[in-house]
Amino acid sequence: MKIRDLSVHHLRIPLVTPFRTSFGTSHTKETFLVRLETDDAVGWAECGAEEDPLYSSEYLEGAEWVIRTQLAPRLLALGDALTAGAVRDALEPVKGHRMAKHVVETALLDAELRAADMSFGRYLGATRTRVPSGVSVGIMDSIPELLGHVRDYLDQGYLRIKLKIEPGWDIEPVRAVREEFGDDILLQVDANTAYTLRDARHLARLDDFDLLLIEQPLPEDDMRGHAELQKLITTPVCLDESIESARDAATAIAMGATQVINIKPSRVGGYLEARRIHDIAEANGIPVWCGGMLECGVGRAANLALAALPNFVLPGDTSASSRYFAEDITAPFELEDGHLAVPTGPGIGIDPLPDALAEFTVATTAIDLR
Ligand code: NPG
Repeated sequence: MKIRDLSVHHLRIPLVTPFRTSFGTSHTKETFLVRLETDDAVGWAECGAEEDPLYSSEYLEGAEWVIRTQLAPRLLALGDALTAGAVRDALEPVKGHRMAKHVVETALLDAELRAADMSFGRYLGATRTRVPSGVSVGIMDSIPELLGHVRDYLDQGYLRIKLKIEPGWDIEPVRAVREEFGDDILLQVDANTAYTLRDARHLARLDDFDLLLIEQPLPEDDMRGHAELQKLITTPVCLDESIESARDAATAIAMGATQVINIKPSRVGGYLEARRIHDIAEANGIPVWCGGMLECGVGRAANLALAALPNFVLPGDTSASSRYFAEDITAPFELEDGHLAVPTGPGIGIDPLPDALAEFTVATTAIDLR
């Protein structure tokens, strides 16, 4: 496969409500799409990096630089031998930068599958036509405000609620949601690395609330700490930031540092690595679910295909487009009975809408292919 054209499209899309986590508040979605044209098809993919290196060490400007100066030349050097399956080995000399690698591999895979008239879901091994939807609820200023948002999401049909927590906003919001909505709703929390092992006794107070899991309580490089924490609390620990590869997943499972895994394809360098993590977890009896990074329709479409694999047994952060955007870059994904349909068209199964692309694009750069 030969790349004929490669470009980066920076987007800024307003969010319907600000989204607050333990590392900051977002008012807009900033990302870029990679558009990759071959002789046979055009592929699209969305970068998972954010503007600032707060969730991960990667950030949008850095990812673009890495693609332009490090990744694209290595892929072009493959000539006709370029396939999505060859990307990992070709890019292996470049350390880290998984979000940059993810977006180019995914754009290639999309182009390849469109040319082969095969959907992402079929290629990855999806076994379902729709996936259950959870929703991630940011940190709020008050408990009544939180309860109002949770009520609204439950009314819309979301099947699982995830509360963002941080020191000072943890036990009370969880207690309030349980008291208001009962023990039957599927409830979990996400700390985004905001605690240390010294907080173990405090976090054990969450054990009373029958949570599905606590996500990434400790820093990303503290695998041992998570294993120790799990001995001190009964709520299952689920790793997100700590798992950047299938090898990390195998290590975490072997150490008892994770009982559930959040898989985000961009965090782990692409859908092929994401599928390896799925398989390793499945072989070890560890359930997985699909995380989200407030993706616009391009990233969401591919995530839905992944979330349809058999070991994705917990509802993911695969919410409807309206959770974040009044207007998306693609036709919106809508909740039906608490589920989203897995796209069935070739590749990711959806295209950016030209008008929306024009409206939300703030800059476009062509990548030099000579
Ligand atoms: O529904 O797409 C979504 C967002 C879910 O909470 C969510 N994502 O830590 O998992 C996370 C968090 C996040 C958002 C992380 C943006 C990084 C960037």
